[in-house]
Amino acid sequence: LAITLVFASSYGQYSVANQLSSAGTAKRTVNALLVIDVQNCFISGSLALPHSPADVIPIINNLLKTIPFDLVVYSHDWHPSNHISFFNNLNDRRQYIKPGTKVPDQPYQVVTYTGPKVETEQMLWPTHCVQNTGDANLHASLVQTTLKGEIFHVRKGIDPDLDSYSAFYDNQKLYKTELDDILRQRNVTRVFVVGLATDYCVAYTALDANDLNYATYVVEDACRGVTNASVQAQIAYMKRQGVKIIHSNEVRSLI
Ligand code: VGL
Ligand code: ZN
Repeated sequence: LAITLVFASSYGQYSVANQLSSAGTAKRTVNALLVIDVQNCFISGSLALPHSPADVIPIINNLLKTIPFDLVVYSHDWHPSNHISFFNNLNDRRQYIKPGTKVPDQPYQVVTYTGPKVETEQMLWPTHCVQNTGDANLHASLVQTTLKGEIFHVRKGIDPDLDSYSAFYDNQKLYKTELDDILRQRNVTRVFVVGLATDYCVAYTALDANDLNYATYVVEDACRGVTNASVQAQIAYMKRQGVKIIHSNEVRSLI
C-alpha cells in the first residue's frame, strides 16, 4: 500500500510538471477578439438594427482599450450591388426561383433559389453594405487599435452568388475565408465574438469557431440582433453547442 501511494504521488507531480512546461509552449492560451460587422449599414444605415446597435461600440472600445488580446480581427459584410441577398435583385434572378415556391413581395422573406451555384434558401435583405460605399465603412467611433496584438480585416459576402453570415465560410460552406488560416498560423486557441448581428453574423461566426475547435465566447452585451425571437433561439442553440455566453465584465478575469 505504501509503495502504491508513493508511486501515485510522484506520478501526480510528474503530470503537474508536464502541464506547466507545456503551458509555456503549445498549450498556452492565445486570445483573439472577433469584431463582427460593426459597420454603418447595421447601425444607422441601410439595415439599421433595432435596440440601439450603437450602444455596443463603447463596450467593444472598452475591451480594445483594456484587454491585451493577442489578435483582433474586424469582419466586413462587403457585397457587390448584384448580390444574391438583396431583395432588389429578385427580379434579375427570377430564372433561379424554384418553381412552386413562394415568391417574396418584400424584404425579410425567404426565397428558394435553384442557382446559379447551388440551391439555397436565401433571406432577402434590403440592399446593404455595398462595397466601397460609406454604408459599408466601419463605424467612425469604433476603436481600431489594440493594446498589444496584431490587427486583421476579413471581408465576406463578396461573391455575387453566395451569402456569408459567418466570417469563416459562406452560408453553403463551399469556400473558406482567410480567417481560420490567420488564427491557426498564430496559434489562437480562444476567440471572443462581439458585434452585429447576434442572430446572424455573430451566431454563424461563433458556431463555426466552435466547430473549428476554438474555445468560443460570445460577449452578449457587446452584440445586437435583428429580432428578439431569433436572438433567443440562436443564443440557446449556441449554448447547446458549447459556445459560452458571457458579459463584457467577465472577459478580463478570463485572460
Ligand atoms: C448580416 C444580414 C445580412 C449580419 C449581414 O452582419 O449579421 N445580417 N448581412
Ligand atoms: Zn449581408
